Amino acid sequence: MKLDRKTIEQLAAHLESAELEARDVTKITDDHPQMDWDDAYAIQDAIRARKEARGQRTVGLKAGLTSFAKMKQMGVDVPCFGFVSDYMARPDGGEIAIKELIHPKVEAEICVVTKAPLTGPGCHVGTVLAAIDFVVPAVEIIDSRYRDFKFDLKSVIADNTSASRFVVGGRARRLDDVDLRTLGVVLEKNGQIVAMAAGAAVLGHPAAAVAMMANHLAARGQGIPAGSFIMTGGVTEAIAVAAGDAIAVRFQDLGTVSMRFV
Ligand code: 0L1
Ligand code: MG
Repeated sequence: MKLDRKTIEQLAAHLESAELEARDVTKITDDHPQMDWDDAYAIQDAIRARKEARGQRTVGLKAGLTSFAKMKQMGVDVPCFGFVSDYMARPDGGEIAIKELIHPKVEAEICVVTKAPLTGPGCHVGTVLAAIDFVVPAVEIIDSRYRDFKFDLKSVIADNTSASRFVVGGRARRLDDVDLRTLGVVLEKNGQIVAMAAGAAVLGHPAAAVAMMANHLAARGQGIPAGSFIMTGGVTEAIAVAAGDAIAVRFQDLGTVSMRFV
């Protein structure tokens, strides 16, 4: 690690207040170019600790930048990992207030809930499939705190991978009832199809994103507990939204997730 504890805490406070006040900031590597990957995740962990100290529960884990479309859109070549908190959840079919956000985008995500703990190293798709309890569809609303999306991957990781809001909807299905690779997803904005993909867009298989997450956490001395809700990452590129936009995402076999931005 290249940053001291005080700087990590200061950067966590800086990024979290930008999130809570819907205020954009410049990327933190501008002032801290020496920052490494461990520093980036330590800042994210400090943001999580701040939220939990206020009583906000961590209710899920997220993999980000797991599809080639998203990697291409953001100019990166490796995924990243973050978390979602209880206050970020919004109901299916509900409204999302744009004034609480900076420049939101939506992503269609195939999510899983686990029934067994997952630990790395060496976690693979087979281990993950054996640990999945059920599959649910969701839409993640990402909202990078960085001005004009000018960031690098370390800055994004520190900023909890742009986590902002999420909507779980549709219906939960057992793994036996769906094929995660061929599961089709159609994203509509104001009634027009704007993106579509299949589950395989996520690293060849959405379970691969979960395996990668377990191996990533193992390197940090952590694991994925049984009962975890895990978002495997957007299947398409992210789509920008503004007040007045209605989003509906149709997931094959899993139903539809919808919301309106107001
Ligand atoms: O959920 C994600 O794919 C993380 C995205 C981080 C970068 C961005 O804000 O687009
Ligand atoms: Mg995402």
